[in-house]
Amino acid sequence: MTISEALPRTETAPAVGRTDWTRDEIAALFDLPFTELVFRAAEVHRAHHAAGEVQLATLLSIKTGGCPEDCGYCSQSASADAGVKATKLMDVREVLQNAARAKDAGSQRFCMGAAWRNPKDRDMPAIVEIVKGVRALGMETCMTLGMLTPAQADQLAEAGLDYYNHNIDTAPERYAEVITTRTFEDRLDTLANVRASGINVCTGGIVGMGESRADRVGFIHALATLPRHPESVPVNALVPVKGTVLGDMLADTPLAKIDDIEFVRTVAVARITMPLSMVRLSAGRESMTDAAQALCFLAGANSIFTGDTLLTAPNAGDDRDAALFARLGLKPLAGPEPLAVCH
Ligand code: SAM
Ligand code: DTB
Ligand code: SF4
Repeated sequence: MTISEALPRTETAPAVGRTDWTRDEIAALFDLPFTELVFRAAEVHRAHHAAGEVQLATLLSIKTGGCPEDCGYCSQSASADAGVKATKLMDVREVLQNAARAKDAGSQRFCMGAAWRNPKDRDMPAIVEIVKGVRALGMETCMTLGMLTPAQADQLAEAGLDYYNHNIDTAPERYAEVITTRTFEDRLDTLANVRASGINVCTGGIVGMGESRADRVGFIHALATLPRHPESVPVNALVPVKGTVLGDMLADTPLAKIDDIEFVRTVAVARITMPLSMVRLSAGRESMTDAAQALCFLAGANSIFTGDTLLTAPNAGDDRDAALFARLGLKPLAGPEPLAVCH
């Protein structure tokens, strides 16, 4: 039985997991009256997920800064001047201490990022040890280490890695304006290697990089027409960092900043086109109002990053999130093991 046969269908999700979306269909969703779009997204969300439950994940930068890639948004690129100090790969014990703290704070998934173009084979034994150690704590593991060869993806799969994050970031036709040191196809190649290894795929991108509505259509279209939908889709709002190409550009053209309603539309369209995926409200929550975040949850976002820091940028923080969850009556998604309740 296929996934689409096994799951209930609703009027708004006629084919769960369909990967033949056209750009016109996706543009038509973006063009719906806002309340109609959010209503449809909420219907799809309720058909496939526990509405009112949000997965808590925690991020840790295990290797910061000095990255040879030139991603225009990133504080960790060696071409940026954002005052981020470059570090070596963090000691395995220190990573595990951070993971244990995140678990105690109620986090279900531990996501680890390294500012690499790709891991070197000599880095892999430590990475494998980290994956095994975090899993032994009873947490889901996610890593984002840059491009992977098929053999490296297999090594991570064997270590038990649950998810690999590798974002397509923006529409294919806009990619070269944001990053010149690799291509959109390089990104797809790694995603294919991850998929072939059996690791769950986490891929999404950034909204608010001065792109047009048509670019956002192209971005969602690229995700929703992958051979299989990603299990996890992070939607980041650009955190404009001074000293990065995009942070500086947006400081000069504040009108280019994404507005909340357009951001919520993007979340809603991701939810409708990829009904089974976890849609993660990722970077940028720190500067979002509670009301904007509430609309994102209504439109189908069901995962967030907790804690005060993302990788290098500020995050909303546990106190504010606890207050937000209480205010909205949201609950942390039940994990594989009992989780601390977020008060
Ligand atoms: N080096 C790895 C890579 O790029 O695949 C992993 C780390 S990278 C920081 C992970 C993702 O974070 C990027 O693909 C991008 O989508 C997001 N990101 C980075 N800087 C950001 C910013 N300033 N605002 C929003 N999202 C950002
Ligand atoms: C993703 O899409 N967002 C997270 C995670 N994947 C690794 C990272 C957000 C990084 C925000 C910028 C920073 O902290 O430097
Ligand atoms: Fe490097 Fe990843 Fe930052 Fe790009 S997004 S500069 S690859 S750390």
